[in-house]
Amino acid sequence: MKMTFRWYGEKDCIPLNYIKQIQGMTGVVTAVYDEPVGAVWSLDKLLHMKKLCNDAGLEMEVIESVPVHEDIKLGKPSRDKYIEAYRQNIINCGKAGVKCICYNFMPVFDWFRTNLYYKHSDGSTSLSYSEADFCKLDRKNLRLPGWDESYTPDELNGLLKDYEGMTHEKLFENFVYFLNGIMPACDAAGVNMAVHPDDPPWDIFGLPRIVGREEDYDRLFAAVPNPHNGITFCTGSLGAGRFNDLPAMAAKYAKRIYFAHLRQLKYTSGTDFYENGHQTAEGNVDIYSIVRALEENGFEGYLRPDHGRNVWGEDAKPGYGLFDRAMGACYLQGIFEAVDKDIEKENKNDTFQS
Ligand code: DNO
Repeated sequence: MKMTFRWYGEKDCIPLNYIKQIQGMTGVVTAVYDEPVGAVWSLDKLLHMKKLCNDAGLEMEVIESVPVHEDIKLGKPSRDKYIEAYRQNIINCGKAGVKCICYNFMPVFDWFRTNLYYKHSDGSTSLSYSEADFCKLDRKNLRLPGWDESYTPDELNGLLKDYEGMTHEKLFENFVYFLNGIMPACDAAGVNMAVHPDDPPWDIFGLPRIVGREEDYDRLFAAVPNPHNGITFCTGSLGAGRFNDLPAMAAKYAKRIYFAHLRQLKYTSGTDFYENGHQTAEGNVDIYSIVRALEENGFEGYLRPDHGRNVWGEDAKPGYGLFDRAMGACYLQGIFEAVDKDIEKENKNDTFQS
């Protein structure tokens, strides 16, 4: 496992040297943020970012994300042009030393929460989801928490119209077409693709979502078995689906998990939840069992703490403050150390007894 930390580039209010001061941190997870979706990232830009990271004593081996153009997800004729650009991005990332690219295949929206400032009794805040608030959203004039600047209302309505009639099957076909198009570039560049699960892992606003359950992954790997086709195992996204058995999934796919986002969430009803600090005791995600499943089954990927709370008066991008993610990174490293030593001890006992 390699511990990493998400860094939003030079505009991030968290300086690289602060990230370096979190013990055990090997690198950052970042992206080129000033290019539109579908553009080719120049090697110069990537090398500039890599130098900033390396000068701070950090690696830049994971990109999150190279976004997938909507035309690819929609299966429009223009998709081939965007797939070619994506291939070029993979090649350039490989040249800059990137080993893993995190991306998602969610139509229109990425992660979705109804509140970015859910208040905990201790004064900290985190992201949360409420079905009742979701139902109150005006679908004709969507203003989503955290997404308001992503599209103008006209663009958003246009996109939603383009997706009318899109089925799970058609979206999956388009996903496979995309992956088959980019796998040769991954083979050449030595880059692993790690698809991020849908968050939450169910359809929203009538848009199909196809990466969020065990059967989705089975179908995906059957269709595209290339070993560069892998997973970002995000416990917050998958965990929002009460139907997912996270330790079982971690065990089953450990070797395909090139990147893990470990975080906590607490269910407040059959549908609702809030995010919390990383500890198992703070929610419904059993971090110890997931780490154990990963370690027993050959996980060798990158890891990052994920959404934390805003604590100690920090006024950071919701989910992405320094303090709670730093605490999460330390907690997670403690769990990995304990799990690895438990396994080692048990293996020694087994050898002794046999
Ligand atoms: C949310 C993130 C996601 C993730 C993308 C990957 O905090 O985990 O936005 O970066 O889905 O493409």
